[in-house]
Amino acid sequence: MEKKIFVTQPTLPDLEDFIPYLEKIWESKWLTNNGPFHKKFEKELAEFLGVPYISLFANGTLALVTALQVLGIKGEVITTPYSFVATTHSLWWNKIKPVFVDIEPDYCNLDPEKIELAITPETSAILPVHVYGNPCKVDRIKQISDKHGLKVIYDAAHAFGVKLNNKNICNQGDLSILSFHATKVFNTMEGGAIVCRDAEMKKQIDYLKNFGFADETTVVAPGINSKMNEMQAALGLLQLQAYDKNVQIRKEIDHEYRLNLADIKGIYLLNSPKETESNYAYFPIFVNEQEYGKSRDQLYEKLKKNGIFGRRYFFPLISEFPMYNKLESAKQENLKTAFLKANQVICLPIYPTLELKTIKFIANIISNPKWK
Ligand code: T4K
Repeated sequence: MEKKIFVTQPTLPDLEDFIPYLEKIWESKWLTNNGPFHKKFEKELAEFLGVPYISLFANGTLALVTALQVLGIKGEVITTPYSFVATTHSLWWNKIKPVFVDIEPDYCNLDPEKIELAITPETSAILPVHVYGNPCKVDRIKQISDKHGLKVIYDAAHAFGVKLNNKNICNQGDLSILSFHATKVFNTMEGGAIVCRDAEMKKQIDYLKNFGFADETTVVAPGINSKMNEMQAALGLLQLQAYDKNVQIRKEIDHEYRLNLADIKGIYLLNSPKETESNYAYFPIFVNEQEYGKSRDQLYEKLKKNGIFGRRYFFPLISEFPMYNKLESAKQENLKTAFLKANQVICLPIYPTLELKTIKFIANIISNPKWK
């Protein structure tokens, strides 16, 4: 490849379409703090996703940190090691102890059958992740959380627009968080949100993201500043218009990869659970070294030499990082599936402007592992 191909490339509207939005911001001098674009985006986004209430955030990480605070989560939280590090860091920032539980092999999400074993008197919540946008086993997680009186916060950073049984996945759990980072299916450059079920909860979340201010002179909690600004919100409004088309193109790319990578010995693809309407956010492949004849890292390097910069999401596991690896739950024998997947995965490039010839070029490298 002459030019480098990265795991993703942000989708942006035509610059000329964004200029009128910028002109309005410049005219009004209203830049942040729940301005007109913020209000409009929040309303349109809730409608678009089919969720009751949304609070916009500067990014997904601050949304996670705030979600834990608004529910008053303390003690221990059960979570997955197979995610981006922000998931567990949000616990750290709240002085909560993460308890890592293994993932299931089909979709790489937290394995509900292992959750109950990890519950202690200190456990207050479960923090699962819809990894790669694939829905967790939400019914089973609800059964367990109801039985033990635990809160559930879904990290839905990868799952913008994903539906399960025709319902947006963010309707599950007590709260869900989204990320609109540049690398996500839907981006506002940086950005995020908390989805919640009732107006009172939204009010509390909105206080927390604005220093705890309830009005000009009343501070009800030690909140933080994690507000989305007007430029991000304006971009979000414009991005919503293109979302369906972009997902359709991603679907075609996903299909093309599947055609070209079918039946390669030792290369495994990820499917979605039944009844899922996917957003085709990622295209992970899993390399079985014995069957394939080359290791995951050999393939990863080979792709790089050819200008294809896939990513090993999520390697290393969060539980391997120094601030977490001394925890009892971080031991490899507890997390066998997560370790296996983390050592096999490569996420291949997927984004709407990825060309068909590039997909074929990538598939060609993968299907001929005879290189030295
Ligand atoms: N929970 C989960 C499960 C998450 O995956 C994430 C974030 C969060 C929570 C936290 O949400 P945020 O606070 O980020 O809203 C990226 C993203 O930075 C991160 O948002 C994302 N997950 C994670 C999975 O991926 P990196 O370190 O891999 O990004 P980076 O900069 O290496 O970008 C990857 C490739 O994308 C680059 O090689 C080129 C391309 N790229 C990237 C950027 C930023 C562009 O073409 N343009 C760009 O502006 O973490």
